Amino acid sequence: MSYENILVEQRGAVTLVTLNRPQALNALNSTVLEELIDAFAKFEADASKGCAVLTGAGEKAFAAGADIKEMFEKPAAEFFAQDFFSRWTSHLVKTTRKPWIAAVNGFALGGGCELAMMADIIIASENAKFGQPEIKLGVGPGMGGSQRLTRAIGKSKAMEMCLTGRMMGAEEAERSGLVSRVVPLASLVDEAVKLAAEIAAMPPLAVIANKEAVNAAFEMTLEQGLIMERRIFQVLTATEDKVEGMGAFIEKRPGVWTGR
Ligand code: CO8
Repeated sequence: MSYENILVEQRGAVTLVTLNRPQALNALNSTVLEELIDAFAKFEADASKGCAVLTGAGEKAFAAGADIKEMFEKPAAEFFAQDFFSRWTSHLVKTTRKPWIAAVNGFALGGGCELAMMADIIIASENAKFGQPEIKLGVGPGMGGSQRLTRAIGKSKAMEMCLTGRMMGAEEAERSGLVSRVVPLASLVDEAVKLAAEIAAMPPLAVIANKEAVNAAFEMTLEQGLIMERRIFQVLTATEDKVEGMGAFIEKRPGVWTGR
Protein backbone atom coordinates (compact mmCIF):
# COMPACT_ATOMS: atom_id res chain seq x y z
CA MET A 1 0.00 0.00 0.00
CA SER A 2 1.39 3.43 -0.89
CA TYR A 3 0.51 6.27 1.46
CA GLU A 4 -0.93 9.70 0.61
CA ASN A 5 -1.50 11.09 4.08
CA ILE A 6 1.23 9.62 6.25
CA LEU A 7 5.00 9.25 6.01
CA VAL A 8 6.83 6.21 7.36
CA GLU A 9 10.56 6.16 8.13
CA GLN A 10 12.67 3.49 9.74
CA ARG A 11 15.21 4.74 12.27
CA GLY A 12 17.15 1.70 13.50
CA ALA A 13 14.79 -0.37 15.63
CA VAL A 14 12.18 2.41 15.61
CA THR A 15 9.38 3.06 13.09
CA LEU A 16 8.56 6.75 12.81
CA VAL A 17 5.10 7.54 11.40
CA THR A 18 4.14 11.13 10.57
CA LEU A 19 0.58 12.31 9.91
CA ASN A 20 1.09 14.38 6.78
CA ARG A 21 -1.81 16.71 6.00
CA PRO A 22 -0.33 19.91 7.46
CA GLN A 23 -2.58 22.10 5.27
CA ALA A 24 -5.56 20.64 7.19
CA LEU A 25 -3.68 20.54 10.52
CA ASN A 26 -3.34 16.78 10.03
CA ALA A 27 -7.10 16.24 10.39
CA LEU A 28 -7.95 12.56 10.47
CA ASN A 29 -10.00 11.33 7.52
CA SER A 30 -10.88 7.80 6.39
CA THR A 31 -7.74 7.56 4.25
CA VAL A 32 -5.51 8.41 7.23
CA LEU A 33 -7.34 5.73 9.21
CA GLU A 34 -6.65 3.05 6.60
CA GLU A 35 -3.04 4.12 6.10
CA LEU A 36 -2.26 4.19 9.82
CA ILE A 37 -3.79 0.74 10.29
CA ASP A 38 -1.60 -0.58 7.46
CA ALA A 39 1.56 1.12 8.78
CA PHE A 40 0.99 -0.17 12.30
CA ALA A 41 0.32 -3.71 11.02
CA LYS A 42 3.69 -3.60 9.18
CA PHE A 43 5.44 -2.26 12.30
CA GLU A 44 3.88 -5.03 14.41
CA ALA A 45 4.94 -7.73 11.93
CA ASP A 46 8.55 -6.48 11.58
CA ALA A 47 10.69 -8.31 14.14
CA SER A 48 13.51 -5.79 13.70
CA LYS A 49 11.32 -3.00 15.13
CA GLY A 50 10.71 -2.72 18.85
CA CYS A 51 8.82 0.55 19.25
CA ALA A 52 7.08 3.16 17.06
CA VAL A 53 6.64 6.92 17.25
CA LEU A 54 3.64 8.78 15.83
CA THR A 55 3.85 12.53 15.24
CA GLY A 56 2.34 15.22 13.02
CA ALA A 57 3.91 17.13 10.14
CA GLY A 58 4.49 20.85 10.64
CA GLU A 59 4.90 22.91 13.77
CA LYS A 60 1.26 23.60 14.43
CA ALA A 61 -0.58 20.34 14.93
CA PHE A 62 -0.29 16.69 15.85
CA ALA A 63 -3.90 16.36 14.61
CA ALA A 64 -6.71 18.92 14.94
CA GLY A 65 -9.31 16.17 15.12
CA ALA A 66 -11.39 14.00 12.85
CA ASP A 67 -11.95 15.68 9.48
CA ILE A 68 -14.96 17.92 10.03
CA LYS A 69 -15.42 18.47 6.30
CA GLU A 70 -15.67 14.70 5.75
CA MET A 71 -18.07 14.26 8.67
CA PHE A 72 -20.30 17.25 7.78
CA GLU A 73 -22.21 15.53 5.00
CA LYS A 74 -22.09 11.99 6.31
CA PRO A 75 -25.54 10.71 7.31
CA ALA A 76 -26.02 9.22 10.77
CA ALA A 77 -26.87 5.82 9.28
CA GLU A 78 -23.45 5.72 7.65
CA PHE A 79 -21.60 6.59 10.88
CA PHE A 80 -23.49 3.72 12.50
CA ALA A 81 -23.19 1.23 9.62
CA GLN A 82 -19.42 1.81 9.37
CA ASP A 83 -19.07 1.87 13.17
CA PHE A 84 -17.15 5.03 12.37
CA PHE A 85 -13.54 5.04 13.56
CA SER A 86 -13.97 1.93 15.71
CA ARG A 87 -11.25 0.15 13.74
CA TRP A 88 -8.59 2.39 15.24
CA THR A 89 -9.15 1.03 18.70
CA SER A 90 -9.03 -2.54 17.50
CA HIS A 91 -5.90 -2.10 15.38
CA LEU A 92 -3.82 0.57 17.11
CA VAL A 93 -4.64 -0.43 20.66
CA LYS A 94 -5.58 -4.12 20.77
CA THR A 95 -3.67 -5.67 17.86
CA THR A 96 -0.50 -3.62 18.31
CA ARG A 97 1.25 -5.47 21.10
CA LYS A 98 4.53 -3.59 20.74
CA PRO A 99 4.60 -0.15 22.37
CA TRP A 100 4.29 3.15 20.55
CA ILE A 101 4.78 6.75 21.57
CA ALA A 102 2.73 9.78 20.51
CA ALA A 103 5.01 12.80 20.03
CA VAL A 104 2.48 15.63 20.19
CA ASN A 105 3.66 18.74 18.34
CA GLY A 106 0.96 21.39 18.73
CA PHE A 107 -2.81 20.87 18.61
CA ALA A 108 -4.13 17.45 19.63
CA LEU A 109 -7.85 18.10 19.51
CA GLY A 110 -10.87 15.82 19.41
CA GLY A 111 -9.86 12.68 17.54
CA GLY A 112 -6.26 13.97 17.62
CA CYS A 113 -6.23 13.97 21.43
CA GLU A 114 -7.99 10.60 21.39
CA LEU A 115 -5.43 9.17 18.97
CA ALA A 116 -2.59 10.39 21.20
CA MET A 117 -4.28 8.77 24.20
CA MET A 118 -4.29 5.41 22.36
CA ALA A 119 -0.48 5.54 22.55
CA ASP A 120 1.41 3.88 25.38
CA ILE A 121 3.34 7.06 26.20
CA ILE A 122 2.68 10.68 25.22
CA ILE A 123 5.54 13.17 24.95
CA ALA A 124 4.53 16.77 24.26
CA SER A 125 6.29 19.77 22.77
CA GLU A 126 6.09 23.03 24.72
CA ASN A 127 3.45 24.37 22.29
CA ALA A 128 1.20 21.28 22.55
CA LYS A 129 -2.47 21.84 23.28
CA PHE A 130 -4.87 19.05 24.15
CA GLY A 131 -8.64 19.36 23.99
CA GLN A 132 -11.99 17.71 23.35
CA PRO A 133 -13.82 20.54 21.55
CA GLU A 134 -16.51 18.31 19.99
CA ILE A 135 -19.22 19.91 22.12
CA LYS A 136 -18.75 23.10 20.08
CA LEU A 137 -19.68 21.06 16.99
CA GLY A 138 -22.85 19.79 18.62
CA VAL A 139 -21.44 16.34 19.30
CA GLY A 140 -19.03 14.77 21.81
CA PRO A 141 -15.88 12.64 21.84
CA GLY A 142 -16.25 9.44 19.80
CA MET A 143 -12.86 7.75 19.95
CA GLY A 144 -12.31 7.48 23.67
CA GLY A 145 -12.03 11.09 24.89
CA SER A 146 -14.67 10.80 27.57
CA GLN A 147 -13.16 7.54 28.83
CA ARG A 148 -9.38 7.72 28.39
CA LEU A 149 -9.08 11.41 29.28
CA THR A 150 -11.10 10.85 32.45
CA ARG A 151 -8.89 7.93 33.45
CA ALA A 152 -5.77 9.99 32.69
CA ILE A 153 -6.57 13.30 34.39
CA GLY A 154 -9.59 12.63 36.60
CA LYS A 155 -13.27 13.53 36.44
CA SER A 156 -13.22 17.24 37.20
CA LYS A 157 -10.70 18.34 34.59
CA ALA A 158 -12.00 15.89 31.96
CA MET A 159 -15.57 17.04 32.58
CA GLU A 160 -14.56 20.70 32.27
CA MET A 161 -12.71 20.01 29.02
CA CYS A 162 -15.55 17.96 27.49
CA LEU A 163 -18.25 20.44 28.56
CA THR A 164 -16.46 23.64 27.50
CA GLY A 165 -13.91 22.52 24.90
CA ARG A 166 -11.17 24.21 26.93
CA MET A 167 -7.69 23.32 25.73
CA MET A 168 -4.98 22.18 28.11
CA GLY A 169 -1.41 23.34 27.51
CA ALA A 170 1.66 21.13 27.73
CA GLU A 171 2.67 22.20 31.22
CA GLU A 172 -0.80 21.48 32.63
CA ALA A 173 -0.93 18.20 30.71
CA GLU A 174 2.31 17.07 32.33
CA ARG A 175 1.16 18.21 35.77
CA SER A 176 -2.13 16.33 35.27
CA GLY A 177 -0.46 13.07 34.23
CA LEU A 178 -1.63 13.11 30.60
CA VAL A 179 1.91 13.28 29.22
CA SER A 180 5.12 11.79 30.52
CA ARG A 181 7.32 14.77 29.67
CA VAL A 182 7.48 18.10 27.83
CA VAL A 183 10.38 18.99 25.54
CA PRO A 184 11.18 21.83 23.13
CA LEU A 185 9.44 21.47 19.77
CA ALA A 186 12.78 21.37 17.91
CA SER A 187 13.91 18.26 19.78
CA LEU A 188 10.50 16.50 20.13
CA VAL A 189 10.90 13.84 17.46
CA ASP A 190 14.53 13.14 18.39
CA GLU A 191 13.59 12.78 22.07
CA ALA A 192 10.68 10.48 21.20
CA VAL A 193 12.82 8.35 18.88
CA LYS A 194 15.54 8.20 21.57
CA LEU A 195 13.02 6.95 24.13
CA ALA A 196 11.56 4.51 21.58
CA ALA A 197 15.07 3.19 20.83
CA GLU A 198 15.69 2.71 24.56
CA ILE A 199 12.48 0.65 24.79
CA ALA A 200 13.34 -1.25 21.59
CA ALA A 201 16.67 -2.26 23.16
CA MET A 202 14.91 -4.02 26.06
CA PRO A 203 14.11 -7.78 26.05
CA PRO A 204 11.23 -7.97 23.51
CA LEU A 205 9.01 -10.47 25.31
CA ALA A 206 9.33 -8.52 28.56
CA VAL A 207 8.40 -5.32 26.70
CA ILE A 208 5.16 -6.82 25.39
CA ALA A 209 4.38 -8.40 28.74
CA ASN A 210 5.03 -5.18 30.68
CA LYS A 211 2.76 -3.26 28.31
CA GLU A 212 0.00 -5.83 28.85
CA ALA A 213 0.44 -5.63 32.61
CA VAL A 214 0.19 -1.84 32.78
CA ASN A 215 -2.81 -1.79 30.44
CA ALA A 216 -4.54 -4.40 32.61
CA ALA A 217 -4.76 -1.73 35.32
CA PHE A 218 -7.41 0.02 33.18
CA GLU A 219 -9.55 -3.08 32.73
CA MET A 220 -9.34 -5.12 35.92
CA THR A 221 -9.95 -4.91 39.63
CA LEU A 222 -6.79 -4.52 41.73
CA GLU A 223 -7.01 -8.16 42.83
CA GLN A 224 -7.35 -9.44 39.23
CA GLY A 225 -4.58 -7.11 38.07
CA LEU A 226 -2.21 -8.27 40.79
CA ILE A 227 -2.84 -11.91 39.88
CA MET A 228 -2.23 -11.15 36.22
CA GLU A 229 0.98 -9.29 37.08
CA ARG A 230 2.29 -12.26 39.08
CA ARG A 231 1.42 -14.69 36.29
CA ILE A 232 3.23 -12.48 33.75
CA PHE A 233 6.29 -12.37 36.01
CA GLN A 234 6.17 -16.16 36.45
CA VAL A 235 5.82 -16.75 32.69
CA LEU A 236 8.73 -14.43 31.95
CA THR A 237 10.96 -16.46 34.26
CA ALA A 238 10.68 -19.27 31.66
CA THR A 239 12.31 -17.14 28.93
CA GLU A 240 15.90 -17.29 27.72
CA ASP A 241 16.05 -13.54 28.21
CA LYS A 242 15.40 -13.97 31.95
CA VAL A 243 18.39 -16.34 32.21
CA GLU A 244 20.46 -13.88 30.17
CA GLY A 245 19.25 -10.80 32.08
CA MET A 246 19.88 -12.16 35.54
CA GLY A 247 23.16 -13.81 34.43
CA ALA A 248 24.35 -10.55 32.88
CA PHE A 249 23.58 -8.69 36.10
CA ILE A 250 25.60 -11.18 38.15
CA GLU A 251 28.47 -11.12 35.64
CA LYS A 252 28.35 -7.27 35.56
CA ARG A 253 27.86 -7.04 31.78
CA PRO A 254 25.03 -5.81 29.53
CA GLY A 255 22.43 -8.39 28.52
CA VAL A 256 22.12 -9.61 24.94
CA TRP A 257 18.50 -10.42 24.11
CA THR A 258 17.16 -13.14 21.84
CA GLY A 259 13.45 -12.50 22.32
CA ARG A 260 12.93 -16.09 23.41
N1 CO8 B 1 -11.16 18.96 10.10
C1 CO8 B 1 -11.00 19.45 8.85
N2 CO8 B 1 -10.22 20.52 8.59
C2 CO8 B 1 -9.60 21.12 9.64
C3 CO8 B 1 -9.74 20.65 10.96
C4 CO8 B 1 -10.56 19.51 11.18
N3 CO8 B 1 -10.73 18.95 12.39
N4 CO8 B 1 -9.03 21.45 11.79
C5 CO8 B 1 -8.46 22.38 10.99
N5 CO8 B 1 -8.80 22.19 9.70
C6 CO8 B 1 -8.40 22.97 8.54
C7 CO8 B 1 -9.15 24.28 8.47
O1 CO8 B 1 -10.42 24.12 7.88
C8 CO8 B 1 -8.21 25.11 7.62
O2 CO8 B 1 -8.39 24.73 6.26
P1 CO8 B 1 -8.63 25.88 5.13
O3 CO8 B 1 -7.34 26.65 5.12
O4 CO8 B 1 -8.86 25.08 3.90
O5 CO8 B 1 -9.77 26.69 5.59
C9 CO8 B 1 -6.83 24.63 8.04
O6 CO8 B 1 -7.04 23.36 8.65
C10 CO8 B 1 -6.17 25.53 9.07
O7 CO8 B 1 -7.04 25.68 10.16
P2 CO8 B 1 -7.48 27.12 10.74
O8 CO8 B 1 -7.44 28.15 9.67
O9 CO8 B 1 -8.76 26.94 11.47
O10 CO8 B 1 -6.28 27.37 11.75
P3 CO8 B 1 -6.30 28.29 13.08
O11 CO8 B 1 -4.90 28.42 13.51
O12 CO8 B 1 -7.09 29.51 12.85
O13 CO8 B 1 -7.11 27.40 14.17
C11 CO8 B 1 -7.65 25.38 15.35
C12 CO8 B 1 -6.57 26.20 14.63
C13 CO8 B 1 -8.05 26.09 16.65
C14 CO8 B 1 -7.08 24.03 15.68
C15 CO8 B 1 -8.89 25.24 14.43
O14 CO8 B 1 -8.46 24.78 13.16
C16 CO8 B 1 -9.95 24.32 14.94
O15 CO8 B 1 -10.68 24.66 15.84
N6 CO8 B 1 -10.06 23.11 14.32
C17 CO8 B 1 -11.09 22.18 14.66
C18 CO8 B 1 -10.82 21.50 15.98
C19 CO8 B 1 -11.94 20.55 16.32
O16 CO8 B 1 -13.08 20.93 16.51
N7 CO8 B 1 -11.61 19.24 16.42
C20 CO8 B 1 -12.56 18.22 16.75
C21 CO8 B 1 -13.14 17.60 15.50
S1 CO8 B 1 -14.45 16.43 15.85
C22 CO8 B 1 -13.65 15.02 16.29
O17 CO8 B 1 -12.45 14.95 16.30
C23 CO8 B 1 -14.52 13.87 16.67
C24 CO8 B 1 -13.73 12.57 16.81
C25 CO8 B 1 -14.65 11.40 17.04
C26 CO8 B 1 -15.14 10.79 15.73
C27 CO8 B 1 -15.57 9.36 15.94
C28 CO8 B 1 -17.07 9.23 15.80
C29 CO8 B 1 -17.53 7.83 16.18
